[in-house]
Amino acid sequence: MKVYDLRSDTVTHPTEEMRAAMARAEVGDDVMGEDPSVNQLEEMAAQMMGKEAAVLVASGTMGNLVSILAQTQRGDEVIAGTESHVFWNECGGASVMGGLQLRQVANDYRGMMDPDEVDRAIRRPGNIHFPRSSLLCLENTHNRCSGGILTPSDTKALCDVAHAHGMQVHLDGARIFNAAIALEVPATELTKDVDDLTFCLSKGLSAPAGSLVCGDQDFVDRARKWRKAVGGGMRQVGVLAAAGIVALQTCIERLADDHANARKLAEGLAEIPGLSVEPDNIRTNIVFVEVDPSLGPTPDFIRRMVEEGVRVSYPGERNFRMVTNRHITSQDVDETLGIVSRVARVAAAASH
Ligand code: TLP
Repeated sequence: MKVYDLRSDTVTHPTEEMRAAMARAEVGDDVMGEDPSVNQLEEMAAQMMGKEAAVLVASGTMGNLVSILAQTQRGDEVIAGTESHVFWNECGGASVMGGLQLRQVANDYRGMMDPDEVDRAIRRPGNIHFPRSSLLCLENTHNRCSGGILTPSDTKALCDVAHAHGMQVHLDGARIFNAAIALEVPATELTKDVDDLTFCLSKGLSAPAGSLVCGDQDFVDRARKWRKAVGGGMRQVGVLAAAGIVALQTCIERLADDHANARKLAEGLAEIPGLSVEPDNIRTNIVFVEVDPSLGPTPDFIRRMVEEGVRVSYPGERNFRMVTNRHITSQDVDETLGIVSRVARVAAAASH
């Protein structure tokens, strides 16, 4: 049976070119700063993000963690969106390892926060009871907000508020290139106002592992130290960096295909009775789908899709997520829609 794996863009396999580059990668001991492939990737990443320096880490989760640790002190308060990945999906690492308190501000449907609400959430100094607000976390594209995008002016508006209060701004840019491609702007337009950012090689860009933490040299030095503390200092990791370099050279432009496929998927799903999604809100590669009670319990609906070969993720009470990626073609989208529509028809008939 053919399987349509729409659980995530993290399921993508390295390309043949990446595998070849990995096989011939020049390597050294990266903890000693001597891996030429890692050094090349870090320089490339810093340059592409318009920052002074970068450090390679194992994952997006590690990238967010070491960035947050490098920007804060124990007992500080970090402001992050209600739907943010750092709050939902990183095992509370910033609180566990950083002794930090996470304060939430509402994300709207595309992951934006209201700058006035952010302003109101910032602790004013002078009250002995209050923690210090030291860091604002943004996310672009926004995973739980259907891959929504923050524009350069959204980013600036939020950074201005934080900076006016002496705070730093961290950007979880796991999918920053999806945002840049969708907006047709260089990634630097989306990063120039933040103090630091993390982006991933292992999502739509298809590398097997790795994320880059970027910022000024001082910040990157602190993040590098935290990387060692959390056990992320790897040795001949140029084999992974080599794949990352190919990812940055060959896999960015093609993200537009994932976006077109996600839009087509959303348009098709919106036509299926009992499912709802707003296709106009799908700007990148992530589609959240609402399931009407008339289709029966959502877990049963998801199970039936899986039995027919359509794999999805983020199962909720009444919704699930589908993510297009390099292994999903336009024809796969048509076939997926055929399957989902059949499953929905059967589910609707069964629940009557
Ligand atoms: N997201 C994954 C899972 O939710 C874990 C996915 O399938 O989308 N920031 C954002 C915005 C992310 O979406 C993710 C991963 C991460 C950080 C963490 O990256 P990894 O998985 O490399 O630790």
